Amino acid sequence: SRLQRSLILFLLAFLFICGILSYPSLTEQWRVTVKAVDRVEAVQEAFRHAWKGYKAFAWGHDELKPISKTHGEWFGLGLTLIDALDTMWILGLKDEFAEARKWVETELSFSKNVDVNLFESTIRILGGLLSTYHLTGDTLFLDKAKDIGFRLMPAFKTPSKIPYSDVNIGKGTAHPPRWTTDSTVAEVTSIQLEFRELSRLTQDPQYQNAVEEVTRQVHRLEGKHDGLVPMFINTNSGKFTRRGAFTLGARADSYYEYLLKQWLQGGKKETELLEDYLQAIEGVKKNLLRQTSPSKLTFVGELSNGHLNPKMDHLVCFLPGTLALGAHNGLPADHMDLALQLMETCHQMYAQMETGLSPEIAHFNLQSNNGRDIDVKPADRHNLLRPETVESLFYMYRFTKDSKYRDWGWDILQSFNKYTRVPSGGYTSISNVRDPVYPSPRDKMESFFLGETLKYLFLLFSDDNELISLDKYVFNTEAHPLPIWPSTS
Ligand code: DMJ
Repeated sequence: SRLQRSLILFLLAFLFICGILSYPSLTEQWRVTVKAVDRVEAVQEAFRHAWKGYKAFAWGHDELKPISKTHGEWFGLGLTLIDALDTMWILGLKDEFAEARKWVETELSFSKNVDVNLFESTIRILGGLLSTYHLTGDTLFLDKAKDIGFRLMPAFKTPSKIPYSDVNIGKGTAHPPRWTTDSTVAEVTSIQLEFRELSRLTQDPQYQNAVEEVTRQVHRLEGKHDGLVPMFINTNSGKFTRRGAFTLGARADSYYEYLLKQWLQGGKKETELLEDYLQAIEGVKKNLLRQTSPSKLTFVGELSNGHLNPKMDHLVCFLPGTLALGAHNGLPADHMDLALQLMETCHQMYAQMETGLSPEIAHFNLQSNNGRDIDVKPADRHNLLRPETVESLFYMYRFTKDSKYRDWGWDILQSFNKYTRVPSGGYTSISNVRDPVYPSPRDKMESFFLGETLKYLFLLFSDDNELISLDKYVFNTEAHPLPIWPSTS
């Protein structure tokens, strides 16, 4: 009847309105649930999920290809497994660690006819083994570190003593890339923490001597611009080449990081390192810093023959953390001011994307119009699961205890889970951070996701300040903690 129909309609309308009214409380409830989740456990869970994929489809190989359920090889040395060793130890994943240790003991051999990149194998393999040795006291890792360290030494046999980029660890020969005799400046200046530590542990000075010769030469080299270094250095002449381009991003980034960290590693005695670092930060302030329109986000641009290009690699997001570490160690307070500003910008590089994940490169708006602060070119829209922003969030939280840094890191972890997690195990790089419907998975889990990204997230959320105290350890550029030398060393 008409009356019955009206009653049903009334009832439906009533239920609909009740649904709308209860929505905010549902949202609220959801928020409370998320807050209650133990963030530290969420990182352990993410690690286990990544490890599950690696174990199932890539065990003992360099990288997991989680979509095609297979592996990729770079050096053929179990790169992900070695990079992840100290992360497992720090996260307290004892069973996973034990399995990986067994592989290192029984399967890992460096006596192989393979070309490896000196920098990448130093920061990931040598750094990973040294740090795992320090955390565990297990000499298996020290023995392996000595083996790979010794096998990398032929790289330094060049006319200038500036090392070649590639070494054959089986044959003991080294060479530059096929197309040039140049090496990358960041690469030759970001192997020092590891080789210096190897010398200290072995009492064999050859490692330290080789890398400090590079530091000495770069220190006095012509072609810097207010302490900023070009991106290439020639292995024959020992001079900077392709001068005129200055960036804190790819090919130069960790040069700056290692100036500060070597100074810390050595107990703040090597004043030339400190001088170069301080000069470089002044150079950044004078030449590369700009603010966006309309929101006045501070960023570090790139200089190309005197012209400022308003773009910044995600790689540059290591800088807030490094600046904060310097300020914590007595360097000027305005370094911390800059760190706070750059941290906000790196956060915005995630928050303003539709997936909540940063692109590889951001372009910034300098025009005083009402455009967006951040623009991303189609070719730069990928995210490789890189660590630099969560690395800096970790430093910023340790030094300020401002909980917003934890919240920002939590948002990033959730975005990784939402857009890069592969159900059968593992996480994947994606090609388009602007497309939440189909972010275009790339089918690759980089070893630094386990070596760095998840480790820094765990340390960010952990309340244990003594877990890798920043007054006792320096992290190498692949997040492997190495001890600050005791003053008697
Ligand atoms: C890592 O291998 C290191 O952090 C390096 O310093 C830069 N590139 C990757 C991570 O982005």
